[in-house]
Amino acid sequence: MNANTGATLSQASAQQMAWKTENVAPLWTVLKGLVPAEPRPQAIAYAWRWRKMRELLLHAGETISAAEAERRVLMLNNPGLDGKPHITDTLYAGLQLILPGEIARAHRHTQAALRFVLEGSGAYTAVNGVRADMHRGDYIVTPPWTWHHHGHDGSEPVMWLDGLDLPIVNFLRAGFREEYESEEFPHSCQANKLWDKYSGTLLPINTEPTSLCSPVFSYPYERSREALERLKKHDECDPHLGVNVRYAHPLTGGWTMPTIAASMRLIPAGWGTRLYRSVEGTVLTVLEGCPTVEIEGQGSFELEPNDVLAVPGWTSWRVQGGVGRDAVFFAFSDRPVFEKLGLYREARA
Ligand code: GTQ
Repeated sequence: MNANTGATLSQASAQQMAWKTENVAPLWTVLKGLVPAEPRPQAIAYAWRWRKMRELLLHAGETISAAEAERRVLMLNNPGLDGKPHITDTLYAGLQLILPGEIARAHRHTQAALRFVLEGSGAYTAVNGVRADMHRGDYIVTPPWTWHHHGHDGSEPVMWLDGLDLPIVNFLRAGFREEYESEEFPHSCQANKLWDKYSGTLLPINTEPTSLCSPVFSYPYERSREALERLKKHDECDPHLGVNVRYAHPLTGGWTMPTIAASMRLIPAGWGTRLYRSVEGTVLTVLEGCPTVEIEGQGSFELEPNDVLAVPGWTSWRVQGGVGRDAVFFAFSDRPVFEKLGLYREARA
């Protein structure tokens, strides 16, 4: 007899069997886990080192062609997530390689994608035929359901970081994909034409946004870098975020994609941010300098250019800017999803 409930053991197990048969379960045994006091990300903080990643990518380039692979990508799988191809609890990232003369054929899907170029030049991504030439540090947007292919007219391997909202779209069972009828979608214009048209604070009159994604598909590195330098000059250095610019949809002022936020940060040499956390999961990669990222409870990561770091949500972190040289890094996160659902929260120490 159980003193608390008055039930015998056999009554309790009969009850459990009935629950199982009828597909019900007692909330009271799991309530605190189901409705936690605060988020408990399953992803862990983890760094993928460029030195090793570059070697593995170039080796993949010898063993499979872009034509065979469709996309020659090494996915960055967070070690906390039991082999799932997610870099954080809600985002996907991969490193993609394209070799001179190759084409990664045109397709489209409802998942949104970004490219952040890490090494090489001469390659391009085409979005509905609008061609964005790739240079290190460029941020390129591939909106959902747009035809896109990658190509390469140059002479050296080109590698970039892919970021997709694949875990979110697949969780929502909203994933659709289609192959284009030929390898390439017909070329229409260069992406810098869209930059010229939409990038400034002086916009063509009567231009309404026609998409949740930015009409500017490619944000060249020189422009983001200049913006950081301008803000630094004007002391726009947030104690928790450093000098931080976000890539914006020029017609709405919002993020460049409905699910993914992208930004670039500068941490002055010899300076460090204070501890900060928010519910978003963040992926970052280093452009310049060698910042150290300290993640509360999970250690310190001394990063080098092109290393990729995953920072899970609701985990406090701070960045130290290295010696003698400002550190610059690119970051993306799932922040717009939280904002749209009224769930965004942050805490500053
Ligand atoms: O380049 O279209 O890393 O469709 C994963 C899925 C890249 C792409 C990825 C994709 C792509």
